[in-house]
Amino acid sequence: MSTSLITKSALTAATRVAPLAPRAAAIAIPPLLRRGFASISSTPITSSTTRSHRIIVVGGGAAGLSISHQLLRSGQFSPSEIAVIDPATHHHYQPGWTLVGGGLKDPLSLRRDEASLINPKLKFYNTAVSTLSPDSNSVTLSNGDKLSYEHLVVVPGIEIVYDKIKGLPEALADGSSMVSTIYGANTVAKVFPTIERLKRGQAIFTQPAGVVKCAGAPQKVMWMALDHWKRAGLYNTSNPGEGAIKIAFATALPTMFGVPKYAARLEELRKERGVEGLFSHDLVEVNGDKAVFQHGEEKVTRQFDLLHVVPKMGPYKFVKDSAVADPAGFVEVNQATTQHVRYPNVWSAGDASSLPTSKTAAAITAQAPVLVENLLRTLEGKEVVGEYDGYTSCPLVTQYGKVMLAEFKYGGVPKETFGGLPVVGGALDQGTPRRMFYYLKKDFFPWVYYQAMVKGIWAGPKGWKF
Ligand code: UQ1
Repeated sequence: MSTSLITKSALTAATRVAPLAPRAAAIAIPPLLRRGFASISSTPITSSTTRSHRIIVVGGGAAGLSISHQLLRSGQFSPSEIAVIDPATHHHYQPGWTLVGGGLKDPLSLRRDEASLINPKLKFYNTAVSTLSPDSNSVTLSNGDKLSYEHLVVVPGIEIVYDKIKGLPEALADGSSMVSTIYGANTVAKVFPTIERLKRGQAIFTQPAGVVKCAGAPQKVMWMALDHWKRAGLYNTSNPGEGAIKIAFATALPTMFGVPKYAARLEELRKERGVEGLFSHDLVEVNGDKAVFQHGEEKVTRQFDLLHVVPKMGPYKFVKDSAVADPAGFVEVNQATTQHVRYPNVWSAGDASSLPTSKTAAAITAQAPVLVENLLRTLEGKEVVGEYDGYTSCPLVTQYGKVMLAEFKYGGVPKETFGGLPVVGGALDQGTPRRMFYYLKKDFFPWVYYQAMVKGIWAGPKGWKF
């Protein structure tokens, strides 16, 4: 999939991100057979090796890097006792991709070489995982090598599955089409040029059914596009019927957002700004300039001149197929402790986990310290004590220069870091979009992410962690 997008795409800033697991399983020779061959043959053949590490961290994304570096900083591990496995060449600050879609950032400024982010005291396997075997405390790499562990941290993230929407891979790869998505390293650079190119007609922004990373991002890019068209004199907020461009938000959800407090504010904004709401509309097909939605039992077809799509996403196959997965394919952990419900030496956080909260880097700032504390306590034979309350955040860009900093915990209950602070005219309410939050989102978070979070010294709202 990603390969076809690269080769066919006319995008200039296309980058390669290796999927964490191979799409088709590598042909693996069973280890026993391999040993048999080696013992009867005089010709040396490549044999698999088994190495062991005290801790194996599967995934070198926001969660994998935060957790492995926090563990390392505990001072309790010798070099190479902790291993990180990830096949990616590049690491992307994905929360910045909404800003790329709004024309505010260059995707290359958000990218680093994966290897450059990994402390040399960690053993880095720059390869994919093919199998997790928690019953034998081992992991098999795509080259057949086996690694054994005392504790396993499963944090590979989730995968974008472009072809779950019919016609989408082709439409994205076609450089002349007005179909794009901020959700991929290879596609994000196409988004703003399509927004700039649209001079009239119907723009549709979609949000799918099912789990996605950062459920607010689908509308952030829409709010910036609206602002762009308004400034260009192409969108009339007070009388949208008179503007050259019409905007619709087509979401599979019944509301603008999953948290009632912020959903109500966003619904007000939608109405004020004359954006058509197509609720419970799940995009299933892109065909030329037609978007087909599943709406209850019916299919609804809408013409578009610009389509911003959020693809479907799901767990990687090696996670879904393993004994650590729940029926939906996520790593089944206790929602307060991040410890696996069946394997006490298996842990998870971030997008791949079953933690019932919104999948964001902000969530990981709160999950990682809990996981690390509980894992270290378990190594010492102590009870787990750390508790994660579901904290996550969605800095919702509602226009250029303003962000509504939605922060909440399990149950959709707001948990605002700055809420209630005294401000002119009363107490600060994070349901109101503010300029200060825009600069946090645009400048501070990307900076603190690479300077501190991936190094294991940032705990989000709890501040620095030394
Ligand atoms: C955060 O720490 C962070 O990561 C660096 C974000 O970017 C992905 C965020 O969006 C948020 C909200 C936080 C949380 C930190 C504070 C100070 C609210």
